[in-house]
Amino acid sequence: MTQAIVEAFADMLEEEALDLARRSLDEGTPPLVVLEACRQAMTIVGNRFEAGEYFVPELILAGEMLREISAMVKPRMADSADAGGPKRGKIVMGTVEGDIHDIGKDIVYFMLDVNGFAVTDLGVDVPIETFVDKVRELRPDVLALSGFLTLSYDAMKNTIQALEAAGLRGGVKVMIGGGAVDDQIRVYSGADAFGADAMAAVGLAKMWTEAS
Ligand code: B12
Repeated sequence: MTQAIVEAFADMLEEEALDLARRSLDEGTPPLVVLEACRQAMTIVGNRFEAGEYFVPELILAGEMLREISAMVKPRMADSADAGGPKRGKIVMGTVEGDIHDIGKDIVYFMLDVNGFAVTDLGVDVPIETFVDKVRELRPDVLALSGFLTLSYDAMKNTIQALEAAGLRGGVKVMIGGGAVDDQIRVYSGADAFGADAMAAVGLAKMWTEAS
């Protein structure tokens, strides 16, 4: 049934995709498997957008479907933040200045949240000063920066430099990700790590908070 979710989602059949997701969860399909189907569908949607088959309305609908299925999946994750257990650690995140892409960031947020982290999402196009102010105020263990544009690499670098200038860099681990971000961008920006997907983000956050 998960392949059917991928197809319905990618073909913009909203009701069918939501119904299939609900039924497969009810039948015991692991929540992460359903989420992985959404990720595969998002990749297809992205490719169709690039090929000129889909336009902005399809991307917006895809984002909505993802949010709705995430809302179904979340209560079924055993380690959910909704379970009210102690938090593993504090994370501040956002899409960097000049960039409004948030589908990937929202998946990362969701995965960190259901894995028990206290996550503060600052949204998109987050000014450098806002990141600095929030790190000063909340003293998170991790700052997670998302960006999908080439322009975002400088925004990431400038954000990290501003943390340094504010004397806050030593107290927070910084991870970056999104789109074409890779290890070269980690070196360029001065981040501690880059993660290719939401599971990598969870792995890094766990490693850093368990070590401290
Ligand atoms: C959807 C989309 C849009 C939507 C965004 C909707 C939204 N709410 O996010 C809309 C239509 C609004 C849009 C606008 C633009 N876009 Co756009 N967009 C895309 C598209 C098709 C998909 C991106 C996406 O959401 N993928 C789905 C997610 C799930 O992807 P993912 O990478 O697998 O996500 C994982 C990882 O990235 C990782 N991750 C993400 N964040 C983080 C953070 C951390 C810390 C970690 C560890 C991991 C991590 O985890 C995620 C989940 O596993 C891409 C092309 C593509 N195929 O990637 C172009 C693309 C990113 N866009 C592009 C461009 C140019 C633009 C515009 C400038 C277009 C324009 N001329 O107006 C504007 C940008 C405006 C702005 N200021 O930001 C270019 C960027 C090129 C570049 N190198 O700069 C791309 C690559 C398309 C292209 N080939 O030209 N876009």
